[in-house]
Amino acid sequence: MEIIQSPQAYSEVYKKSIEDPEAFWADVASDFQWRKKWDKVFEWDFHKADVKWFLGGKLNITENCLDRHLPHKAKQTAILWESNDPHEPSRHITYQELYDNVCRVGNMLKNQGVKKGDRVCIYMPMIPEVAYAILGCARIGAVHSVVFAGFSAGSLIDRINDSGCKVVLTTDGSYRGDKKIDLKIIVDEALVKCPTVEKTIVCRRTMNPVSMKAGRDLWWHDEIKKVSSDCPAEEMDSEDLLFILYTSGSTGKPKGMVHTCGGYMVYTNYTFRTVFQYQEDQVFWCTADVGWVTGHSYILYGPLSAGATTVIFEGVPSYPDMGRFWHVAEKHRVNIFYTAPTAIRSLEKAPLSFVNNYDLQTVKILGTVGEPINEEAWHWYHEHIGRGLCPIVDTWWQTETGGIMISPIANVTKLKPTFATLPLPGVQPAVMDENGNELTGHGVEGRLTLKFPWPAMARTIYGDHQRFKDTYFSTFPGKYFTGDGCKRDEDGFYRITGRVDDIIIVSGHNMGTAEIESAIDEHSAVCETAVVGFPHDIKGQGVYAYVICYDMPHEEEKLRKEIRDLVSKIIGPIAKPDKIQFVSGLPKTRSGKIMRRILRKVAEGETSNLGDTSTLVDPAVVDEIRNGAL
Ligand code: 7RM
Repeated sequence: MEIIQSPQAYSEVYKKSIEDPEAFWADVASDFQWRKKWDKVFEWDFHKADVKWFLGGKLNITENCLDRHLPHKAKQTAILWESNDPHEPSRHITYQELYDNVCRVGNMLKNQGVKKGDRVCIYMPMIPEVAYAILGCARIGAVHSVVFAGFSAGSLIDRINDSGCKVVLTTDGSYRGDKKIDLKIIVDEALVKCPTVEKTIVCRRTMNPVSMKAGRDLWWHDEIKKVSSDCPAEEMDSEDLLFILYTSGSTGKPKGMVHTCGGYMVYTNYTFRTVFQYQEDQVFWCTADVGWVTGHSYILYGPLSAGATTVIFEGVPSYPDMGRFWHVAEKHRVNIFYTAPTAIRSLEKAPLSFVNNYDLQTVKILGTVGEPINEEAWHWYHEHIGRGLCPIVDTWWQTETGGIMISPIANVTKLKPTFATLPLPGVQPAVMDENGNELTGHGVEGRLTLKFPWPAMARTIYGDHQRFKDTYFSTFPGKYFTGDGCKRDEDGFYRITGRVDDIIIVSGHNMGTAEIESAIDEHSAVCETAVVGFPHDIKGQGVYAYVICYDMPHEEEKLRKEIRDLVSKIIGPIAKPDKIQFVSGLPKTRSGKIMRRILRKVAEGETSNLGDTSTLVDPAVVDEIRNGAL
């Protein structure tokens, strides 16, 4: 595949990719090491939510991320690891070392009886071993399910049980800023309720004392000594499962998005090389956690399959001070920097000396992902981090899409602040109105759908294909519905306006309002709850909870604290409500549905224009809510 390098090339390639998708994708896919070439490029039926890519192809993604770069990149750094503690030495892991470590983990898992198709839960912080763990699973055909190490025992239980994980890989603890978290204690608490888990393997990180359950718990450092670094890659079908990654749904139950080997490999590599215009020997830093899809696709699989040097950063942007990102970027001579608007917004508030203390001249390309970026943050990022010289690629995509879909191509696409701009070749968006009609032409606004498949799209929700169909393919029959709203302007450029359903995005983390509601409902004083998002300067969206108690609370502050602590315990601190308004009722329609539109407006500070409230059972409740708004 030839990488697009001019606006003309973009237009030509885009056109070809739509006219002859089969030829386009066959060309993209020819850049890889296949054990056996595919027989057919794709097969699809959106009415059945059925999609397959590179049918009959055989491969192993780790051969494309590792073996393929050896021996010529044996001494090149694959992973550049930076600790949470700025005084701890960084680690440079070469492609040869990464290969050896991945193979050892593969063998270590095999020793515990893990076989192709078995699910392995990975609950680890951002240390090099988490990369060995993920790729080690892929090496032997085990399906990894990474759970963000900031999630609580309750969230871990749901995710482990939903996919029936056999083994859990974890650490004694983790560091995050000035905090130390005892991960193993959380795992111990969870595993009491996880009957499918046979073994846990615990990697040392914080050296805090942990209890090891005989017959179940093993030390990573003991087990890894017992195995060799010779681990032939399992031959996988293109459509065999590579991983499951949980994302919030609009009911309380998280959705285990399923990604498969061939299409995901092709697409993450293609988008990485195209969007970021990656050049040989560059250092790429994506600041996401591997617990999110961004970490899967653009810390590991995309960069490694391209033979890049990828940074893994254990810390947080604010520790030991607000200059940490820029310190790390200077230290490791980072060339491409990819982060979330929420991080930019929080760093933008700090004095500029935190940026100006560092030399960021090696940085050539900037990226954002996770939420719409506001104008102010865009300009700050462009001027102060990019020195007015670096393009910003505002990349729109989802856990479900597996990789970047709508985005500028660095140094190719004209930039327009707050716009994700244009679809990548192979991507076919369609904007729909509420009645299911496609809005063609320029200058339209509606719901964003995709009318043609792409290789990295999720294939199903683990164990629940019907839910997959209902969630993504039923709103607009024959199309994939993203759940996002968007505008297509006079130039045909896309601007993503946010979720149109009940998912909220706090600091770039996708959360279902229902999940937070069910956590709040567990408080014995609480009778019913409705949660909505509201605009938040730093986090993008904040959590606003409307809570009905059995008895109007006497000590509101005390109860607020208890509710926050409870949510923190059940889901994790990220989901804690920023505002809790006690109400006596909620605006409900006759069919019992809460009219969230009203709650959202009040949470946004809008009190006059609440729209039609005549279908409510009790319209008076709206006045009470409006008057008590926080
Ligand atoms: C990669 C990721 C997906 C949701 C998505 C959008 C929002 C992501 C952008 C964006 C505006 C962007 N996966 N979103 N990127 N909105 N501009 N560049 O974030 O599954 O966790 O979230 O995030 O609403 O549907 S995710």
